Amino acid sequence: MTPYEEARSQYAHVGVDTEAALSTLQGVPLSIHCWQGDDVTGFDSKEALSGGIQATGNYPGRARTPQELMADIDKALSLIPGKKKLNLHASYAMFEEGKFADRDQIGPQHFAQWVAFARERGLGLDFNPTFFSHPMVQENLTLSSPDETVRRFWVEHGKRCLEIASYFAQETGVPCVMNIWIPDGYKDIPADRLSPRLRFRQSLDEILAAPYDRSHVFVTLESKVFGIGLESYTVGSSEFCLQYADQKGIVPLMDNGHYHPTELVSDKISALLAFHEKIALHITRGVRWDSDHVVLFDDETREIAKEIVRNNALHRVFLATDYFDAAINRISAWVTGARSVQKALLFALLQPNQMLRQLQEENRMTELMVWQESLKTLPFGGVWEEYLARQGLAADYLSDIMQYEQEVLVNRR
Ligand code: RNT
Ligand code: ZN
Repeated sequence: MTPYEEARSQYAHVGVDTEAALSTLQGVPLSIHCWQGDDVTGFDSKEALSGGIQATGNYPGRARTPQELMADIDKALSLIPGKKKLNLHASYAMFEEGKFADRDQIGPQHFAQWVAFARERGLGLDFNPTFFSHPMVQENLTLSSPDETVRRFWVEHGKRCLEIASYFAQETGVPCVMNIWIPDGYKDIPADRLSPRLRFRQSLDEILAAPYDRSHVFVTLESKVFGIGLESYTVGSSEFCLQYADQKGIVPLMDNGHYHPTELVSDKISALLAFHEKIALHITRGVRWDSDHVVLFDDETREIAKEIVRNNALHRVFLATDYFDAAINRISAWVTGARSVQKALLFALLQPNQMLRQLQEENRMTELMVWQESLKTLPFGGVWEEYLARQGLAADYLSDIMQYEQEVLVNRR
């Protein structure tokens, strides 16, 4: 028996069909963030990364041009199994020589090369307006700024991005998720917490006033608890964003780095599924703060996956990775994080979920605990490797990445 056959029979023993799990996983799209490749730098500004987020480390090989970033994305995608989308930020606009357009001026033409890239590879595209790393972020404020010039600039940016998102959906034939996240907040105690939130609300209303096709563009709103240098107050808090998304019928987005360290997004998913047809996730790993470490196959990632799978919500949750580690090989960061999400989904698909639910309903909690523990050590690796093998991939991707590092990345000095 091969390791997979052995695993298949052990899982069958607990009533789990590994073939069904493998084929379901194959169809789950994962949106891969482009910004791991260049430490969230983008191509449109010389500004340092701002907005209270930080990429730390200086491992050699950061992509410095669109060509380098595209080559690196290709390398990463070649090692990530399953169905993928590419998640872009507005700051990755590409300009012809001498034809720079500021964020309130960008349009579909500045993303034509990304669309060509996606189409050649059969990828869907997701999008994010970039409300950071720009001189018009003034006093750490964008859409909530009391300065009407600043606020208008960013509203215009949002509108332009909605147009670009529609263009992505149209050109790729795949719906586009457009996520709004603003860094706005205060380092120290504000005197007025309401006015900025009312202005943010007004700005969002203005951005979303233009008609767009809601079956092709899904606008999501991402909340946050705090940013570096913005510790005392965050305009787009969890409550604000959930209320807004609910009232306007847009999609709430939870980033699991955006809560207090003892709060768990795995516990919040069902609460949102009870009220929203669609929800969205940024999957990351916060270490002590929203540090955006590479996602691992850890307890919380598995628990998040279980919440999606066992509630039959794979088609209701937009899954995206969001982290940036500049201290290790960036291709490896991409592949390790994406594979971890997929592993977690496979692990969730390999649970006898109906049987476990039944134990809970019958209040057989002793048995539930023992079952959940013993399921952890079933031969999961055999099924995962089979998933990879069927797509021509090996479990070991390190040698491949190290070769790319030697041949390509080390030359970027
Ligand atoms: C920041 C948010 C946001 C960004 C990206 C680059 O805390 O998580 O999603 O990481 O937009
Ligand atoms: Zn995020």
